This record gives sequence, C-alpha cells and structure tokens, in this order.
Amino acid sequence: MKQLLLLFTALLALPAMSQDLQLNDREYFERQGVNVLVFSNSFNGGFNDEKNSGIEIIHHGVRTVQGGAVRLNNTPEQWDLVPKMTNRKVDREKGSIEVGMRYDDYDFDSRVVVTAKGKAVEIAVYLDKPVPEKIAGEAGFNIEFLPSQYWLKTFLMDGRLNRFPRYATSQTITRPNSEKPRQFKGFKTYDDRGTDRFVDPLPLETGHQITVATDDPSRMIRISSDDAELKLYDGRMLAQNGWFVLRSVLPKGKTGKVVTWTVEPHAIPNWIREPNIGFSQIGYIPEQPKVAVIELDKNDRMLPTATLMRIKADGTTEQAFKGEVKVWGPYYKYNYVKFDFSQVNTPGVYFIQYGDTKSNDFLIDAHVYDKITDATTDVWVPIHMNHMYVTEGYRTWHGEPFKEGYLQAPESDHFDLHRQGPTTDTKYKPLELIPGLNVGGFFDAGDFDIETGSNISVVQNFIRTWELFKPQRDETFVSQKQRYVDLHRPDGVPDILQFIEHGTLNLVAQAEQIGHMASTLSNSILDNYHHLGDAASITDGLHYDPSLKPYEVSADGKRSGTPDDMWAFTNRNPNLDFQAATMFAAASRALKGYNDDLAERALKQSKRLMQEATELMNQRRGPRADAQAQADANWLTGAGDGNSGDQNNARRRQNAQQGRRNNRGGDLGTNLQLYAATKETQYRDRFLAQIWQALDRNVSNTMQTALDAVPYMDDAYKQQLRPYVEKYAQYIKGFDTQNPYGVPIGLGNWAGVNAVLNFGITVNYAHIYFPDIIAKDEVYRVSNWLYGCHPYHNYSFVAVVGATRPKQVFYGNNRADFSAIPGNVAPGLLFRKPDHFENYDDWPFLWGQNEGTIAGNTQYIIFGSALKNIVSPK
Ligand SMILES: [Ca+2]
Ligand SMILES: [Ca+2]
Ligand SMILES: [Ca+2]
Repeated sequence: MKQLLLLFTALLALPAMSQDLQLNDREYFERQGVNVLVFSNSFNGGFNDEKNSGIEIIHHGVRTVQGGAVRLNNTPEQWDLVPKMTNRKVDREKGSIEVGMRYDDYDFDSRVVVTAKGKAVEIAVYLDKPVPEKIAGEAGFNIEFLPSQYWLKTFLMDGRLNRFPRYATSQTITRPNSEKPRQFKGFKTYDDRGTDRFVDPLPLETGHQITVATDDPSRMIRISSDDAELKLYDGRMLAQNGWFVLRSVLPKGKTGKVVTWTVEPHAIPNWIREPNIGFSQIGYIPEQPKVAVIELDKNDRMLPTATLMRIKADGTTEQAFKGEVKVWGPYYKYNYVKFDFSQVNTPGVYFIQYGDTKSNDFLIDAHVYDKITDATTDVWVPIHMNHMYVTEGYRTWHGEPFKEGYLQAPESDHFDLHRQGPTTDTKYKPLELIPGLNVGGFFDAGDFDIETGSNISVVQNFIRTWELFKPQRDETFVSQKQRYVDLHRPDGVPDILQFIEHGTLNLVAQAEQIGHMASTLSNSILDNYHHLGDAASITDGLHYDPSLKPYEVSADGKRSGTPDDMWAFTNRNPNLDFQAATMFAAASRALKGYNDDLAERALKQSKRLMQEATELMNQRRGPRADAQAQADANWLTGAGDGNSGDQNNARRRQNAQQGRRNNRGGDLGTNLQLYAATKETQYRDRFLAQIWQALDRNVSNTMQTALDAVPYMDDAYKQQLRPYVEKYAQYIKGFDTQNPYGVPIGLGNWAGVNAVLNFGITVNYAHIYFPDIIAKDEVYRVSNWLYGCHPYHNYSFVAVVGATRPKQVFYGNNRADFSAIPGNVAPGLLFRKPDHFENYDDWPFLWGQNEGTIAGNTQYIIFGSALKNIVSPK
C-alpha cells in the first residue's frame, strides 16, 4: 500500500520539463513532445536497412524520423549497404553524442556529432580522411521521414511551397551500373532488363532551408544548412517501403567538419499525449474479468475515476458503471493505471470514458469468442497455399506459382540467409531440375518461399488442432488435381484436414525426391525475392535454359533464358530430418482414412528419415557436439547474438523455438509424438525418463510439452505433474508485477507475439487439465493483449472477426496496397531502445511489428481453438 501511495504521489507530481532539448539519463535529447535519439538503435547488419536505426525522432509520441546516418545512396533500399557503428560517446558536459560509422566495403569512416542547441540539435559530420574516390559524390548525410505521416502535408524549401505526394511520382534518371555503390553481398535489388543501368531518383526539391509539415504542428520540423545543399527525395520511387529522404552529399576531397545541419522539431506547447485506453476490441463474455489498462503520458495527471457507458438499443447512452482508477505504476516511458469494470455483466454495447477520452464501442456478450479463428482458417491460411490457384468471389488472390519447379541450388551464399555448401548432398547437379517439388506447402509469411522448418511446424500445428478439437469447419474448396482453391465454397471435407494434406504433400515430396529435407525452397535472385503482387508472376513459369539469352523464349515456348527459377537448398541437416520424421508420423496418423496413400508415404519417410538421421547424428556426435549444442541453444534464445535483429533469423528462431517446443529437453517432444503415433512403449519410457528433470530445470519452458503428454499418460503422471503446475501458476502471476499487462512482453527486433502465443497456449492447456490450479480467469490474459489491451494503441493485433477495431495494415504480401489479409496476426509491439514501444497502423512495411508468419498464424489457430473450447465447451 505504501508503494502504491508513493507511486500515486509520483504520478501526481509533474516533472519540470525544460523548453530546451536536454540530454536525459536515457541518453537521448528530450523536451516535451520531442525525443531525438542518436544511434540508440544501430544498423545491426542483420537484414541491412530495417528503417529502425541511426538518428531518430519520436515526435509527439510517433517515431516519424529515422535513418539519420552517412549513407551511400540518394534513397537507400533494404539491401543497400548500412554503416557499422564503431563507437558511441555521450558527452554530458557538452550535451552531445558522437557516433563513429564505417563501411568496410569501401574502407570508409566518418563521424557524426549531435549537440543540443536550444530547441534544436546541431548535426555535424566529420571526416578524418576524404571520402574514398569510388563513392565520392555518392556518400552523403541522410535522414528519412515516415511517408504516411508526411504525405499530403506541405513543405517549404527556401521559400518555395510544395506538398509531399501521396504516391511516388517524382522523376528519375538511369546511370551505368558501374556507378552504383555495391549492394549487400553484391546482390542486385533490380532487374535492369539488359540495359546495364540502374535507376536513380532526382530530388523533389533542393535548397538550404526546409520546413516540413508547415500545416501540422505535431509534425513540423525546420532544417537548415549553411555549408551544404539539402536535397529532398522520395524513396518510394525505387521501393514501396522507401521513406522521404533529406540528404546532403559530402564534399569531395575535404576533411574535418564537412556538413552541418540545424534540426529543430517543433513542439506543441505543454503537449500531453492522449491517454491510450487498452481493452479487448473483441469484447468480453459476461463472467470474465474486465480490466482496462490506461497508458498515460508522464506529464499527465491521473484521474480518480473512469466510467463504463452503455449504448442502448435505441442509440442513446447511459452510465453503466463508475469506478475507481487504480495505479499500476511506470513501465518504460509511460505511467499505467487500471480500470476494473468486471462487475458489469449485462450483455450489451459499451464504451469506456476516461476524462475526455472515449474508447470505441465493444460488446459484452456470451458469444464474443465464437468466431476468433474463422478469418485465419477461412481466409489467411488458404491464401498462403503454394502451388495452387487461389480465388475468392470475384477476386483471384494468386495464380499457380512456380510451374517450372525448383532447381538444385549451386554453391551460394543467399540473401535470405540460407547457404548451399560446396556439395549438394543429392544426386542432382547444380542448377539441375529436381522433379516433383512444386506441390503443396505454404508461403512462409509476407514472402513466398517454403521454409521447411516452418512448414513442419505448420503441419504439426494443424494436427494438434485437429486431434484436440476436431474442427469440422468446411468453408474452403481444395482440389489438388485442379490445383485450385476457392474460398467460401464448401467441398465436404474439413478444411484442417486439407491443410494437413497440403503441407504434407510438399514435405513428403522433399523427402522422396531429394532423399532428405531441404532447408528451404527459395528465390534464386534478389530482385524477385522482394516481389509484391501475384505469386504466379514471381517467375516466368518457363524452365531456365542457359543456352538462351536473358529474356529470350525458346521456339516451343517452354524454356527461357531468364534465370528466375526457384532453388532448393539441399545440404543435409539430420536435425531437420528428425523433426520431419516426427511430423510425418503424426501426419500419417491424421491423414489415415482421408488420404491413405499420402498417409502411407508419410509413414515410410518417417521411418527412413528417423533411422538415417539417428545414424547421421551418432556419426557427427564428436568433440564438437557439445559446443555446437550450446551454440544452438544460444542461437535459439538469442543469447550472445548481436545480430538478433534480422528478419529471417528472427523468423527462423521463432520457428525453431516452436520446433523446440515439440523437441524440448533433448527429444522430449519427439518421443512423445512418436509414442502418440506408434504406441510403442520405448518412446513413452524415454519421455518419462527425461520429463521430470526437464521440469526441475525449467518449469516454464517445459510445461507445454508436459501438458501435451497428459492425454497419452496415466493418472499417476498427472498427479506427479501437479506440483509443477502449481509452480507454473506462480510464474503466471509473476507477470502482474513485471508489466501492467500481465503477459510476457518481448524486447527483440521481432516483436514478441510468438512468445505471447506460446504462453497463452500453455495457460489454456494448464487450465483445461488442472482447472483447480489455473483458474479460468487466467486464460484471458493473452486474448486481452492480442485484441487490444496493450501499449501504444488499442487496436487488435489480429485481423479477427468480431473486433471493433482490428489493425488495418499488416506486412502481408498485399502490403503495397496498405492492406491486410484477414486473419493475420501481427508480431505486435516493437521495442525501440531505450524506452519506446510502437506498432504502426498506417505503415505496414516494418516486418518486426506487422508481418504474420505461417507458423505463428497456425499457432494462433491452436490458441484460439483452445480458448473457444474453454469459454464454451463442446
Ligand atoms: Ca521467407
Ligand atoms: Ca473443405
Ligand atoms: Ca523460369
């Protein structure tokens, strides 16, 4: 209570804010409404330009500017080179931050010094040696503005008025490829159509003084430079995820202070961020706990009460409940209070009012959870079926992709972080067609490759959903023969079975044709990897024939000289084979009676791969095994991994984590799955020999696997598990003091939805099997978070049926249209160091906060199915 009072007092006492920018104790420049960050987030080199780094401005609560650094392009793309931060020095006395930047590829070093000067910062670039000849005239100091926060707003350059364009329509020139600074690993993001020239945008405006957003005080920034010309570009000319770029080219042949900018972000006097009322957009069932978490600016005063308003059937409103607002306390940069309206349980339409802030409306009703998985199963998943034509009503989502099949990958270092070593580990020669792989499988995420590990998880997730909940829902027509999928057209077969079949078809083909599992089936060239549009147009559908010239088609129309065929990366990984073997055993069980032939093929591959993988692992288990196991464990947890920020590594890690969930503590999960599939007691005994020690070591990591076993074990097992579930209950409660939302919140470069979903699934199962230990009330923690009770905004992270305000944009394959694929689950809240959470809902292009993955979204189906089952048991 004393602590609460102290916090309460702290909330009431307004910190004195200076009118000038001050270097604060979190090492960024701050005044009310303005934060200027200097490499709090560095370019980590993982997936190159993630639009999350360098000098950044958080302007009235929104991170609208980033990318401040010395760059080599007018409008850098994701695969253009990024500088490595070589040092960062905070000088409190001078009120400055200095950062060293280096491009190894060009042996080019520079420094930037940012110093607070009243309401502005001075940004100065220093060179100890002149810009290297090769990139002289290309290297410049850049800063980038978020298009969705600036388009249609005015800007003034040296007195000339203009408006930021809604769409990219400025002018470009082409220049010889020889003049283009090298891209990541020498890859090319573009297809020059045989011209040997690249496209370079021309500036929208040039001058010495610019004010952006003169018509919007919350976005207005004045920038001037006496010693350098400012040029404003539109990065979207080259890439849909480009930003508006302001830059000054560094002068040739000069050293010392070469470019100086004065940057003054306007601050609205006494600005206080509007409270963010977090609640479930899907609503609440009458008997569940209902607690809104309200996020408050640190300069905001807490109000003593909040109100729940009811919208009556005649459209008028009335007060349903008025209650006390309770302090939770500070969490990173904001303060948090809670409003508990659990006692309201009359079905109806409601909204929350806190001071002048009103939430949108939501339901209290017994049926609010009934449809939470429908958009994901009926729309998102079928649209991600590869090698099929997918249609919905009048709309074709995509034609049949990759008709020409997959080639054996040659030795290569891949942009998507795969590698093909010097041997293929197959009977195929490099670039030879591997027959039969263009069948089944699911697109990875916002891109179109087949990540094998991920697809294994997907099949397993569907099997778990099928075996535990037996969903009979049939809203999708799937014809493998016609290679045709039609949404909202029942065909008499439960969709989940068809999804299991579709995933298994590709994975069995890999095992049969390659002899083991490929690490991935992926793009061979970078310029079709970033494809946005119909998946069927990624490749030309014709077999690549190197005897033809690029863009040339053979007389019979079957071959082309364009090297766009996809590759299979085939280096053998017995761990992956082992995972596949486990999954095949389960798939064969699930498919029996529906597709007996496929069930049999899956079982055959399961047995063969299991045996071969075991032998291979025994052979390879040498002195390196322990070190490697530790390295693997570190990689999985992100420990000691400076490059945890990259897109695919993060994605692969989450998939691997999911795999590990089935495979935790050695091969716990595998033995369990094998026992379930075969009922051979050796597997059960091996599982039982390991599970208790694993639980003793780490109850939270092992609990899911332990719970998965309950249906297959006897009552004694369940009794022995009880004390661990009691421990797990403590672990759940622990989150109430860690953050205001009571769920695990991730701080990585890929936001933490998978950890949240894992947690949610485990809590759900724990409640199902041990309702006396894990109360029903606990299962709503994760749904509340997903559906809107979280920091930054209160939109549902799931584009789910029933939510009043789901997120509107996601990083799906239709992201260029600022759209979403229904049923998607966003990674959620991205943490930017040192204290900022965000989730853009007007800018889909940051994968770490907006991309849904096939493994994650099928995990959501398990979570949602379990939750529905708990709320209204069948
Ligand atoms: Ca991918
Ligand atoms: Ca169906
Ligand atoms: Ca082709």
